[in-house]
Amino acid sequence: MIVINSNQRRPLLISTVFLLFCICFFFWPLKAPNNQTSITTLSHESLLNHPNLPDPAKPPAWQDTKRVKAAFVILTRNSELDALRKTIQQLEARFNHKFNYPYVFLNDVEFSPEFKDLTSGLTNAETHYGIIPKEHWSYPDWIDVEKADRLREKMGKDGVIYGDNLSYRHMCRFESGFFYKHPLMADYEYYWRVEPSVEFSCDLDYDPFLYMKENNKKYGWTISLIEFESTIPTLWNTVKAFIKEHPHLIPKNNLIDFISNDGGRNYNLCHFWSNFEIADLKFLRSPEYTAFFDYLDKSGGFFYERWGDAPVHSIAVGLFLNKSEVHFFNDVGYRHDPFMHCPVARELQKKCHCNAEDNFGK
Ligand SMILES: Nc1nc2c(ncn2[C@@H]2O[C@H](COP(=O)(O)OP(=O)(O)OP(=O)(O)O)[C@@H](O)[C@H]2O)c(=O)[nH]1
Ligand SMILES: *[C@@H]1O[C@H](CO)[C@@H](O)[C@H](O)[C@H]1NC(C)=O
Ligand SMILES: *[C@@H]1O[C@H](CO)[C@@H](O)[C@H](O)[C@H]1NC(C)=O
Ligand SMILES: [Mg+2]
Repeated sequence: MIVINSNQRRPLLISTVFLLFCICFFFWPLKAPNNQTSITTLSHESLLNHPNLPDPAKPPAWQDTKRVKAAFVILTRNSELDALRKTIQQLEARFNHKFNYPYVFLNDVEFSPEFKDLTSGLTNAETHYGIIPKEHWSYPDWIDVEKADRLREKMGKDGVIYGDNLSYRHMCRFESGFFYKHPLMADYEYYWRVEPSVEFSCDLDYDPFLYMKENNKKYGWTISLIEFESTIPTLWNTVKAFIKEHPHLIPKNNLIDFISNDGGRNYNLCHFWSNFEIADLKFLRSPEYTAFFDYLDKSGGFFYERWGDAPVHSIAVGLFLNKSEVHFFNDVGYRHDPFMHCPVARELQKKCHCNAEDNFGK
């Protein structure tokens, strides 16, 4: 999870763009070094038989009543109601009024009656409101709380982004290892993560959940970035220790080249921006992801450092999935400040109001 303070947005934008040019080669297939060819095609797609360019002679996809067991999942606070209404109304207009997938709202405190009223009113789909169990939003007993307080204060003083923020840490840990364990998520097979304030700018005329299921996709993304190293000083060493102890959990044909430029010695900081994700819950509920998250959690890095759910999910994708299981949702016009993904191909542009020139990482 990357974070931006409003007063830091400019320098962040500049440094991120610079670093992205340096490190996340896979956006530029032509310039990618040879050892990265296995992932350069991660963001490649053909417009031939593109799911968002269906045959006009056929009935629209939403008229097919087949639906996947899937939901939007939204961790949010009562105070973000207005920002979220704007987001939901766009999501409904661009996609969901046609498909009617349910919403699951999660919060560490009770949702207010006003929140429930003004969100459920925006959709014909089912809406579910859940409170997060205490043990998913608090210190586990192996954490030395004094040490956590001390290190948090120091990270704040050192200017690490959200360095001194405790609730942010609970949020990152929850998104890394718990949201999919919430009872309201139990019946679903796929999820689409949404946050207040994000914007959707392209009509999506097919069912991305069905697409994921029928094409054996486990993880879908729209924007990838590089992480602030100061938030994860020991993450990669912890990942390497995990690999050493659990070699049988790591498939040979994985995407390690997406997350490492030297065969796994170092993390290249690349990650999918996890404020948008469409993914298979079986992936997060798998024995290997469970072992991975538990191992990271036991090490204390969510509290002693400030590990984001974006690098955690992305490293898991790199370790456990192969190229064909990861999908680039190029057709989802998406903005989470300060970055936007906008499809540049003219045929896809026709369904959007975003400006292709503002696409991040074209
Ligand atoms: N209920 C609840 N939700 C939270 C809390 N902190 C963050 N969230 C939610 O967690 C998600 C991520 O938090 P954000 O503040 O957007 O973090 P971010 O995307 O890294 O940072 P921004 O660039 O500021 O958006 C959002 O959906 C928030 O609404 C919290 O303390 N309680
Ligand atoms: C902590 O982070 C959240 C975002 O998750 C932000 O809304 C809040 O203002 C931050 N709190 C402090 C004290 O910085
Ligand atoms: C990726 O893994 C799946 C199993 O989930 C397998 O069916 C598929 O053949 C693999 N694809 C490649 C390109 O290795
Ligand atoms: Mg956000």
